[in-house]
Amino acid sequence: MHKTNNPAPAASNADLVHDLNGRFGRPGVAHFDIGPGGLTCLHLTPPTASLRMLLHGAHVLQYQPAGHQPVLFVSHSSPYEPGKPVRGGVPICLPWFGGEHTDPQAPMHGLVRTRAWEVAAVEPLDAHTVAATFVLTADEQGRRFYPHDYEARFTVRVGPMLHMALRMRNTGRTPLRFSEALHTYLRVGDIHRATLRGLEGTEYLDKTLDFARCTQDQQPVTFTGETDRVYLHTRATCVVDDPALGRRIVIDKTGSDATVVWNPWQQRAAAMADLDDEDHEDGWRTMLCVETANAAEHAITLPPGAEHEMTATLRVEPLG
Ligand code: TA6
Repeated sequence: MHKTNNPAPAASNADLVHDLNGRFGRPGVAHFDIGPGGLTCLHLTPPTASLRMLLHGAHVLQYQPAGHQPVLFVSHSSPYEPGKPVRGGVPICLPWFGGEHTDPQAPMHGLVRTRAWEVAAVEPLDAHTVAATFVLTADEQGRRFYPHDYEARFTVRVGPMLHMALRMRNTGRTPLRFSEALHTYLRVGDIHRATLRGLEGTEYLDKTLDFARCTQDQQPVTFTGETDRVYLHTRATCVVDDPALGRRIVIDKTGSDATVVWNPWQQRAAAMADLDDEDHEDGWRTMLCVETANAAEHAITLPPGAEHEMTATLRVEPLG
């Protein structure tokens, strides 16, 4: 085939949106537009819920089941630009969680949350649910920190519940070691009154105590200060009771042995330029991260050709 020295001009965002709507748009159920910061945004709107997500990081921005308030927290001062992670929604942490990399220059939470993913499929599953799948493979830029071949696939299934599935496949010839998280920012009415059930008696690493090993007592987790914990050996369903909004959020998971719980609280949040709420007030008061993960000692090693899937399913129930 004749190779040209003049690569095709990069498609404009408008061209990309037009192409994506032509290939994957479904009237009334799925459409793409130019979202915040000029980033390409997918809207999934089955009759039972709505979801917005960016190709940037395959980042779920918001999920709102019919009859309920938005489920996710998204900071009103989040950046929306290539190379920067969005603050809020569901950042995908892969191929490492947090600072789990030997190179201090390596970006926090891996590579994929600041990369543009490709749309692989958008399909109604039934009258109530629509699914979308995004794909990302290794690129030269990332090889500096992670010299491996892999394919990551992220599928969202939007309906009365939000089902998210992150699948990692080793497409290389050597074992692939990775850690991961769906870094879900839940929206709560008041963190002071929220509680988290499901982790009673569970061992955790407390980042605020230099990752000291601790054990959760037989009570729900309550929040009175900076909380940053990697709960270990747990496949438990977590339940966030939110009396301020009169609801509970249930998070079921599969393929995950760790659950990360985080709220920066006032002092650490004050040092974060991108964390505030719709009133440009203290975003930390109305957010709680409950992250479905495989981190710390639960990092995964895949032989060539093997794959692993981790899922999280969120649903909202009235508190009563
Ligand atoms: O998941 C909790 C955590 O690792 C915290 O330690 C804090 O760093 C948070 O993630 C946010 O990280 P980010 O890089 O998104 O600012």
